[in-house]
Amino acid sequence: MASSTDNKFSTARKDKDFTLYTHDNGPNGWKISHAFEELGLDYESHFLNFMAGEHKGAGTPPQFVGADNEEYTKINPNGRIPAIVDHKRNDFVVWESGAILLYLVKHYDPEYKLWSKDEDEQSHILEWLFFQVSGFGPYIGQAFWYPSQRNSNAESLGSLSITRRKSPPPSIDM
Ligand SMILES: N[C@@H](CCC(=O)N[C@@H](CS)C(=O)NCC(=O)O)C(=O)O
Repeated sequence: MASSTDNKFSTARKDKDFTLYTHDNGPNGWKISHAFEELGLDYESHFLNFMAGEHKGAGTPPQFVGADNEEYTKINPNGRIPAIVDHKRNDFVVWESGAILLYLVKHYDPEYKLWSKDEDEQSHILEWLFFQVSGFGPYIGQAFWYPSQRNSNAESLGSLSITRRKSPPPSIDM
């Protein structure tokens, strides 16, 4: 019989020091894997199946077939990856990639591999972090998401799914 620790959504300690909830394509999860690797931390990844709606709770958009996973939305109420569980600190849960990165450097970067002692340099690190999480990341996400929705005036261009108009733009008389 399966125990609660066999359940991938149980935050109880498993074999590793950290659990990472992630996705095989979602870049926000890979940011956290990179940080774990750079800091030499011991973690286990659970790759969620977005198409099965494993990451969404009730009220999810209908394209996520069968979605009603309150187990994951108890971990991340925003129903997205990444989220981590820190089993070394009483199964403490953190979600949002920027918050996770700051949490990891605060507790697990004594050699300042990703963070800095210098306060001016800390500001520069935060500039790039905020730029990535508030601007670059969401725009790239939208460039994938909107073309993936049905749009009769859009066609997919290669793996990036960038769309272009099927008809030329109207000419403007000057
Ligand atoms: N602001 C969030 C964004 C997280 C995010 O958009 N994750 C994507 C994968 S990279 C996701 O879970 N997408 C599924 C969905 O939105 O339903 C963060 O930085 O953690």
